[in-house]
Amino acid sequence: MPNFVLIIIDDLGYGDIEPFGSTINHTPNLCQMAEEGMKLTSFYATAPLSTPSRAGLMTGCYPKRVGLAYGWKWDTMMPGDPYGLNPDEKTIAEVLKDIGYATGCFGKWHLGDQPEFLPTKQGFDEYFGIPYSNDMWPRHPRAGSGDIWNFPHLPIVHNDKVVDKVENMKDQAELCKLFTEEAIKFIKKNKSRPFFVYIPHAFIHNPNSAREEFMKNAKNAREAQIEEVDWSVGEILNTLRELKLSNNTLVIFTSDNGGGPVSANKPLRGRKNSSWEGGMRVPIIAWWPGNVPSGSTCDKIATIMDFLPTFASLAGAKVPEDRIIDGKDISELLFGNIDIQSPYDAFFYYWQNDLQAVRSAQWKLFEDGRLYNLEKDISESQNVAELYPTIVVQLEGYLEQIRNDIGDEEQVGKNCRPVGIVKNPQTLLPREDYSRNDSNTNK
Ligand SMILES: [Ca+2]
Repeated sequence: MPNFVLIIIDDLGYGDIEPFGSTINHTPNLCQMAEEGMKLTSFYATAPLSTPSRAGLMTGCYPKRVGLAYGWKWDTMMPGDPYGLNPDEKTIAEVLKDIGYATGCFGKWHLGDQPEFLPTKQGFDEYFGIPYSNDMWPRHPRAGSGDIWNFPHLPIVHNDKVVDKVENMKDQAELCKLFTEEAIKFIKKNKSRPFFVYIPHAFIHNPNSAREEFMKNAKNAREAQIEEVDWSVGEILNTLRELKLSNNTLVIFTSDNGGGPVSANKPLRGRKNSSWEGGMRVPIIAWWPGNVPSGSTCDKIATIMDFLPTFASLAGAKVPEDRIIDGKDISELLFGNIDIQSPYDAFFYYWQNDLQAVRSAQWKLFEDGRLYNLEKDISESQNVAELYPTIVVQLEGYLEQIRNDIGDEEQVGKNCRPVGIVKNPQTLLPREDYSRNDSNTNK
């Protein structure tokens, strides 16, 4: 049974790393990882935002199917949110734990901070990290504007206990190192049995800060963060090499959604929080020496929902059969049989609960009728709907199918499952008193 290490960067844009074209950020470890592994160039997050994207990753389903396309009052989970990933869902961690894997989560969870929803209740033996985004703290620009924005201090949680808090930018700067070290400890501890290690970094989400050794050579904090993330990947891969586990470990490096305002998403159009390619197509490298062909590239459609069925297939675990799973087993693509068809007839772009577009083969149709040929026009610059009326009709058919299946805004889909909800949710640390006004700065 192979081991799995799944590294997710927060808000890393398509063109933010050298293997995907960055000429700004220096990422030697990711370059080596790509030389020894595979880049997938049409790989999609299931949402242009954190919580729904992670819901898709954990469950192998469209976030709307599992009730997490939108949060309770906001588009992602907030501190003390009554919503969370329904414990009745079967996560990747549960699928693998069932057949004897050691499972660890080290980083940002963001699928609910109530005791019922934390990683240790969702299939992870061990959890060390922050329960939601690193900007949900008293220094958030909107902090103190009432209600859900009265943020408590940002807790660091070990299993189900708060063990520390992130109080300042120096603490923020330590998060990449902290999660990397905890993940490596877990790998070493479990080296003799199959393991699944999930590392959802807090980096490179704002507020941006990295350790001094990275800050001192970088033009800005964000660039320093990308280079520290690259360092982290090097540490993980070197640990696997030292333990002689590289031939038995599939390592994935990717992002939860497209890059934000200052990200390099080129050549893609748009950014985080949009259904342009720049919002949802993310960089990804798959590494498994001797199994994933070195220096390869695959442009077939694949998605963040595919990890669950793919890891299950590689491990010999069962994908849940009592419910619809949207993700596909892409192991053949990873093994280099890239001439086979993408397992997707259609992939759907949801923004919150709103169905916005569909991709099938090279075609992407927006609900309003704009059609783009992504093979010839990756930047979505030219609407060719008038030239391909039959393609438009075919893709409209896919949109209609998914509307009936999981819905679109007010239209309720027939195959959605309920979100997890708790009564009387509590924040993990007390909400802050904002009568002082000196803390409302993001600096
Ligand atoms: Ca994100």
